[in-house]
Formats: sequence, structure tokens, C-alpha cells
Amino acid sequence: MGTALVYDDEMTKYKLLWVDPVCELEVPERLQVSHQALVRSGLAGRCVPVPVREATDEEVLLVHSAEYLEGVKKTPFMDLEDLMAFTQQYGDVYFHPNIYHCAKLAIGATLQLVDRVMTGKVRNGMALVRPPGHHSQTSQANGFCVFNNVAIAAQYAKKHHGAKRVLIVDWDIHHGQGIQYCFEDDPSVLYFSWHRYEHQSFWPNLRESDFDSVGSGKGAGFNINVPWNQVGMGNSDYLAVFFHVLLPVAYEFGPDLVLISAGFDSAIGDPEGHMCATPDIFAHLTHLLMNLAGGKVCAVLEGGYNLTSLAQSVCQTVQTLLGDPPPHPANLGGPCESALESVHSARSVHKKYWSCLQHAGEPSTKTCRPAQQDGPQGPQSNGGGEAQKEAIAWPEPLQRVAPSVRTALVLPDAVPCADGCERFSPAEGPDSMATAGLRKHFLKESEDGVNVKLLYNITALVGKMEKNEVWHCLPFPFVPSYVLCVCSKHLHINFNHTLTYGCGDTVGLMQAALGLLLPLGYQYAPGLVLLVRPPGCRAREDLWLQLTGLLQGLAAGHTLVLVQENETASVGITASCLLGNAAPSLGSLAAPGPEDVESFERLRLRLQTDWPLLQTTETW
Ligand code: Q9C
Ligand code: ZN
Repeated sequence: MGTALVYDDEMTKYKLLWVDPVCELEVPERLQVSHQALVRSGLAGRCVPVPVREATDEEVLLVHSAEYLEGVKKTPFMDLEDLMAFTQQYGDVYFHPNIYHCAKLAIGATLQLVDRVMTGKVRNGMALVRPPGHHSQTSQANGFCVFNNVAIAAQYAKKHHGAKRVLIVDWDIHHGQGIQYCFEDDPSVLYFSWHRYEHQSFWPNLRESDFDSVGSGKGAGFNINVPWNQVGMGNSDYLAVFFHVLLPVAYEFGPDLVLISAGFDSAIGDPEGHMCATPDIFAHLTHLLMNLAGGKVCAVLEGGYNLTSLAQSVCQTVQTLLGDPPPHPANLGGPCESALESVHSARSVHKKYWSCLQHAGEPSTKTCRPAQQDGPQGPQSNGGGEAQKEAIAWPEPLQRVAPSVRTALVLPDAVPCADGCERFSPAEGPDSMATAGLRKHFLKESEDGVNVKLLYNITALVGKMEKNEVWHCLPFPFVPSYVLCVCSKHLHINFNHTLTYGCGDTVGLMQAALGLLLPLGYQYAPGLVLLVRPPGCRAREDLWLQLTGLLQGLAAGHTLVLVQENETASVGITASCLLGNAAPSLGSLAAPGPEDVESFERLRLRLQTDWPLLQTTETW
């Protein structure tokens, strides 16, 4: 399968030709440093290179007016004075004789990516493009954008690839108002955007960027805005919005394709965003979207103006698309009050459109302790720097080194090893002391030598995972209660446990997984995720695979999956999921049973006191 990387350095060949402080951030180096970082880290070499092409007029016209296209077409022949005059018609944008060419390549790059992904030639991919797109509108350039690359891609996927539902996730720090306008009354495209808003005092200062713009007509409920009313939002704030707003709705929507308006001005150090989320958060945001739409995810660059932060964030995104598990999420203290207010507002206004949010907006029955802000990793001002620019420092993300074995299986001799995995059997068996120890601590009198050998193999595997020699493993056969004792620090995710809270069907379980298990798991930051396949879960294979996929984000890829002896058939597909293949789409989900929702909500309210990432409401 593989991950496509679409890039051409022709798109670095336009720049601001006059003095304009508003536009000086948008420089060719943005693309150069992003691409260079991918090459130097070896990530570009692991991707499938896909050439760009020019978009056709017909493709531009999927979103833009003929008059506007004709206007932009004249810009390559304009002199400086004419270009400046042409630019004057629009806000926060500049033109250059080569920008029309690049804008056509930016669309073409995006559509090339959509073609490869929709036809299954690659699993997913990223297009590194300039100019960005999400601010441009039917007849207007705006905010450094000429043509709306992602909006065109959504229309194109519907028209040429039969996509019925497209999800656009706009994690750029500006509101992609151009995308919102384009799909306002269209229920086939779900547009999600978070953006710096500060009660409308931040650019583009639009009333319609607020949370209560939900779409209109048939498209009501299919536009989701999460305005940030303060700067300094961090990793917990971003994750809280994913867990409690975007992901439940996205899973209920059930897209055929996910397009990411991947702007990295939402990362720490950005001079526009002033946020605090670290570059590694994009590994998690990407990962959390990768099991939607059967893994069909296309990330398309939008903003990002701190060259260091931008390059690091691009690398985190691409490495995750390639299937490497995300790193341990940085210390997650919990969302801040202002973020919770935004989460609460978005959930409340959307509750009538999405059954997963039907409990939103009801006042919390318990007072919980005030949310903790993210730890001390916030931006530090390096005082005494240059007069104007305040330097922000953050640690460079650790290199995510792949172990020599990604997925190891402990299997009885008769069961063949799954493709791409390695059969694990330690050279030496347990010596007499190890045997005695295992027997003493874990085995009953009656148990035979086979179990000792198995147990030994599993402890040996866990040891290898600790040393990062293996990411995942799937020992088989296995008696679950033993392994719970093997690791001292673990998050026991017991599938059946969730069932006992009444979330009996796929919808209910999925919601419990997104709104409860993931926030708990992220906050707990386990060193190992033990995933026990419950007996008789074959009827819900797709759900099992979704959980297996999603939970790999928790322990830097250290996942131990336990499968019962009589479930040989599930080893292959589960292993494929551990190898980074996306779980099949669940389709769009129906409404969960009211009792399920109620018990789930009760549990969440009870636990949120100790686990701030579970909160969905301000705590005053
Ligand atoms: N300081 C993109 O990120 N200027 N466009 C805002 C407020 C326009 C951003 C001025 C920013 C446009 C794709
Ligand atoms: Zn932006």
C-alpha cells in the first residue's frame, strides 16, 4: 500500500515582491524546510513519490467562478503595478507572476493524492503545497490563498470517485471560511474547524466563525466550528476537542474519505497562532483519524509560519501516515476552562443533529476539581532576545525509531505466521529458576509445562517491547488473567467491562471507546496496552479492529494483544491492524440506545474528577 508524498519545488517559486507586513510570513522556505526535513529524516524515502500536475479549468470551476478564474489567469502577464492593484481587491494575500501556475499545481497535487488514495494505489498521503487554499472563496483570493485546494478535492472525490460522504478536518489555526461557505448547505461534506477566535477579535473576524454556525438547510449540523477564545491552547485542549466533539461525530458520519486541511500554525512557536501544542500532537491527531474511511486520509498543507515548528510537525504527520505508532503524548494535564467552554458550546449547539451528543449541554451533576492546565511545558519566553520577536523554545520531538521487529506473534507450531510478522520463540526456554518463579507467581498447581513456556515467551516479549526491540505482539493461545500480573504498570482495557455498563451495541461501544477509553488511556499514559480479545467477538470483528487500531496511539506502539486458542481466524486480521493497516470503516452509525448513553454518561461524570481529559464542560 504505502503513503504518497506529493511535492514539487516549482511551488517554492513565487514570493512577495513588495513590502507588506501582513504577508511577509508566507515565504517559499516554508515548503523547502518541510520537504528537506522529510528527506533528512528518511521519511520521504519511505513514501511513494507522486508527481504534481496542473489543475484543469474544469477542476478550478468545481468551486470558483469563471470570472474569478479569468481574472487570476491574467496575473502572469501583469507588471508589478498591475499585480499590486489586482491584489488590492482582496484581503491578506499577494500575487506574483508565477502564483497562478503554482496555484494550479497546488490543486493538481491535491487531486493526484485523492486519485491515488481513492483508487487504493496508496493507503494515504500528504501533499506539500503552496499557495494554501482554505481561505479562498468562489470569487475571491484571501489569507494567502488563491484557489481552495481542499474544497475542490472534496467536490472532485464526490464527482470522480463516487465518495458519498467526505470529512474535512481543518486543524489550521485560522478558520477556513472558504471551505465553510462552499459546503454550508451540503450534508455530504462535514467540515470541522478549530480556530483562534478570541470572541471575533482575531482575523478574519467573522461572526460566522463562531460555534453557532452549524450549516444551513439540508447541511444543518454538517459545519462544526470550535472557536478558541484564548491563545496558549495546548495538547490537552486539542485532544479534548477530538475526543468529545470531532471523533464521535466523525464516526457517526462515517466518511468515505478524510481530507485534512493540515495547517501547522496551530503548533507552538507560530507567530500567527500563539498556541502551545507541541509538534508531536500532530502524530496523535493524524493517528486518531486514520481508522476512519478505511484509512483513506489525505493531508494537504495549509498554513504554518514558524519554520522549525512547521518542519517538525510535518514530519510527525507523515511518519504517522506511514504507520509508525505515535510517540508517548506529552504530559497531559487536562484542558483549560476556556477550551472546555468551547467544547461545551460546540457539543450543545450540535446535540440536535448528532445522536452521539444527545447528552451534551446538561449541567454536570457533580462539581469536579478545577481543570489542570497542561504541565510546565508551555511556551517559555527566552527573555533578552531580539527586540521585536519573542523567541519560544520547546524540546525537539524525540526521533521515533522503529524497532527491528514491528509485530511479533507467539503461536502454536500448527498456526502459520501472518504476513509481515515475525514468529517469536526465544532461543532458550526458561531456566529452572525462571520456571520456578513463573510457577510460584502465576500458575496453579495443576497447570502443565505448556503454560509455563507460553508465559515465559510473553514475559520475554514484554521485555523486548520495553527495550523497544518490538512494538506489538500477539501471543496465542493465552489465558488472560495471567498477563494482568505480568506488567506492573498497565491500563487494563477490558472490552467486557464496557459491555457491563450497558453499551451493548457497536454504536454504544464505539462511543464509549472514543469518549471514555481514549481520554482515560491518554491521560494514564501507559507503558503497555494489553488488549484482551473477548470470547465471541467475531460477530463484531470491525469493532475489534477499530479498537485495536485506535489504542495503538497510547503506549508508543507497545501493544500486547491476547487472543483465545479457539480464535485462530482472527490472528491474521488483528496482526494486519497491528502492522498499521486501517480497520475497515464501520459505515455511518445509528443512534445508540438511550440506556447505553445514560450509563456511559454517568460513568464519565463519575470519573472526570480524577481524569480531567474526560471533561466536556466548564467546572465553575
Ligand atoms: N495577524 C493561512 O494560514 N493575516 N492563512 C492575518 C492577523 C492573514 C493565514 C493577520 C493570515 C492568513 C493559510
Ligand atoms: Zn492558518
